[in-house]
Amino acid sequence: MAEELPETPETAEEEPIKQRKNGLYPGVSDELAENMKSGWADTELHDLRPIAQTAETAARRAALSARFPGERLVIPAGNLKTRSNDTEYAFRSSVEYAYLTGNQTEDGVLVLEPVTAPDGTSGHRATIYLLPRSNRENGEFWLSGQGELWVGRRHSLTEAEKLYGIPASDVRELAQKLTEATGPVRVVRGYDAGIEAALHDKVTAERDEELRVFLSEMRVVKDAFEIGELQKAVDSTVRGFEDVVKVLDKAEATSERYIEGTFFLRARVEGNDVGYGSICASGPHACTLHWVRNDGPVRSGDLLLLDAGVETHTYYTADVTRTLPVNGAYSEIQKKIYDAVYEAQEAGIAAVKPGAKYRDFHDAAQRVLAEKLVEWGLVEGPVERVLELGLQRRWTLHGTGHMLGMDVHDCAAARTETYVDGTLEPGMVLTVEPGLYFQADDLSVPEEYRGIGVRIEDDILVTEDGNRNLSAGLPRRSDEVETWMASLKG
Ligand SMILES: [Mn+2]
Repeated sequence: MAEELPETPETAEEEPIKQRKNGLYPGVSDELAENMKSGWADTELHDLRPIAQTAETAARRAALSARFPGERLVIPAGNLKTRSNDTEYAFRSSVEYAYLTGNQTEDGVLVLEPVTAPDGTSGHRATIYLLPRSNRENGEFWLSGQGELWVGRRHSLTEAEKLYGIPASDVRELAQKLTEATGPVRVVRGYDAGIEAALHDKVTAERDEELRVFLSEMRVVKDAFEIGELQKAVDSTVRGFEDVVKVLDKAEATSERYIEGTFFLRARVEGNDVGYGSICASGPHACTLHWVRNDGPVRSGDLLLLDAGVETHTYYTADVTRTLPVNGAYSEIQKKIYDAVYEAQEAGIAAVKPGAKYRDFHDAAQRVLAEKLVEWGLVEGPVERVLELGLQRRWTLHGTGHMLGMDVHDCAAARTETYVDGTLEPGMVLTVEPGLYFQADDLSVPEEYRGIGVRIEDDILVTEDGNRNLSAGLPRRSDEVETWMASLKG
């Protein structure tokens, strides 16, 4: 990649950009600077259609407005983060900003300004603050690191208004506006230090937290657009799992990285990215819950635990796990453990329905696993005692699921009473993912169990009369998994 012209330390606002860019590079002559100003076509796009979810984003902003009447609300997208020296991580905007606007641009900020309608009702006027097209007169577009010549064409503010259905304004003027603003204000913290600095004497941590919590709880129940996006994410993920099965021989010849790379290819071609670091855990690595180093061998006779999800361009992610026999057939002990986890998952999925407590599916799955562990003689019964003391957790390790959406562990700021202690409603999407893990160094179990880890995870939508498994496109029952693998490898 090309290197930007370095900036000298003493950068004054008033100086033309060309004078700030010397250092290792020869200065820009007046003739070149003048030459670069002109000879460029007008590329304004006039026939843009609004993005697909403008109705939904408007409804979300209206709900937010109703909750905080008379208050200015500031929701930043966030800024680029340095990876090292002058390279940055791929940008992903804050979910709060993307959820309310459909836009994902770095440095963007949504501001809801309180207004009173002629009939006396209070509401808000929304504005998205964005960086406009690069200025060609002052050389910004080719001399600044954020110039469009370096980073690519941006939408003009007029284009952004058409796309997102929200009036757009120049973000470079926002900090000053916020500094001068009066009246109550709240900001979503943690994304944009510059915006927070402009508001530091106007906001409190407690009030800002209320805004963050409300935005997280808004996302607990998904609208029809979101459910469609989650299904897309799952469908791409199903194809990604199929891709992996087809190249298991290449993974055996290399490492778990071949699996990670194969799934990533599908995620980047069909979506935005993976929704989280893929867990490509072969053999005993399956017992490490967040195994993302993925640098181990893949061996025939071992299991592969693949926990991965494609994230759509709108940021909705799948979260699916399958535990597959690398050679296509489960051994006797692998099948025994796998079938127990399958049975637990079936019990968990059956407990997902409107009106059920959120904790029910976890309890149902844990009971099955505890029963199996007692039956196998690994822990002393009765089952009630095991569950009461939580003794099964040596091998079940984690909760049985979580909300799913724009974050893989979605709605994390929601209060306990609306999430973990809450009741399931149609439109919620959650994972059901029981597992059993026998660590390689666990001397409390017979040797044949050691180094085996199994998790089965599906993405479940709560419907009016029960649930729908969005990831039913991937087989789960052990014999169906074997048939499916054989058909892909054949
Ligand atoms: Mn999960």
